[in-house]
Amino acid sequence: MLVDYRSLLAGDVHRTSLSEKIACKQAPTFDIVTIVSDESKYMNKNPTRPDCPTELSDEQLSAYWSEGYLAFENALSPAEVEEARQGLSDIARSYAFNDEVAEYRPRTTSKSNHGGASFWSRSSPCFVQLESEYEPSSENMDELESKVRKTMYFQDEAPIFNSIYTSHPRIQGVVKSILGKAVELYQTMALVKAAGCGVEKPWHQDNAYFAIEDMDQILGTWIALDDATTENGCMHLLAKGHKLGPLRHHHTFDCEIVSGRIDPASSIPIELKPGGILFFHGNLPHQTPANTSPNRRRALQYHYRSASNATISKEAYYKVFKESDGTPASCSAALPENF
Ligand SMILES: O=C(O)CCC(=O)C(=O)O
Ligand SMILES: [Fe+2]
Repeated sequence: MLVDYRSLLAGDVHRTSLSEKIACKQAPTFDIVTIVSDESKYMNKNPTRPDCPTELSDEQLSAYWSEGYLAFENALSPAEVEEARQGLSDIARSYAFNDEVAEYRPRTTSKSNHGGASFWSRSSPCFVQLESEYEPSSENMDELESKVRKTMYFQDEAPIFNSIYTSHPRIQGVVKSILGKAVELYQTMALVKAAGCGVEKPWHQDNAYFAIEDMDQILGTWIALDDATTENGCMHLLAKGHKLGPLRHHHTFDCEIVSGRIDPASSIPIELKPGGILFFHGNLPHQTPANTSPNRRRALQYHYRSASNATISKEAYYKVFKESDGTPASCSAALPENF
């Protein structure tokens, strides 16, 4: 590989001390950041994006390491998109209120966005979680399916899901351009924003949820299954924000970066067509707004790690995903808001 990613990870982030604005009592003196991003053909707000290649050029690879992401159209063909939509639908419909196939867990009363009712496969790690406000009924499967919020560990539930991480030439080609040839799947999660009611996923870094030795050797992929727009909750990100390193997270209605640590005003929406894909660094801050539109927004996420990047315990990870003052910043170390 010709691209020296470690030198590309340095610099470009401007810090200004702003300790008073930090809500988290635990935070000592931290900085709010302004990020200066290169506007290139991969990063414009509404660009015509290139099709997903089977291999990255050196220029694209450099852009990944310096901006923290790359976005392309047509990673999946229309037929593959349709298969994936059908696959998600089949999981929800075959699990819901089918006790032999999946265990039902009712919704909790918590105010979190992940307290919705769920159905847990009895034969695989896969589960389906519904929007937290929705009280499901077996009488109306169309409605139930329309209220799915999350399907987790779906990778072996349908041939299309399996082929994406084992053999897909475009997706695996780019993943291997970034992480090298020896790659392991780390996690899969399909996030859906129900029409008109899909809630916000607040600002976070995916590495805050993980536990791995090397924060640079983990890669998120986010594949749109519908038109992803600012109105229905497309991905928003802070270009170059991965260079900030780990940022403290705390628990609100979700696990999110404490206020004052990033400046969301400089975020970039990544609108994608069905089949489009975003590749993003594990430390890149990102968020998806609520779906205020009449259109559902479905997406598949696969996270990969290089095979040499070992998974570790969450306690060991406290020493990896840590703030600039050395304190643990991950979600498992996170405290409730206003602690
Ligand atoms: O698809 C979304 O809404 C964003 C999901 C996300 O960032 C995550 O699950 O970590
Ligand atoms: Fe995320």
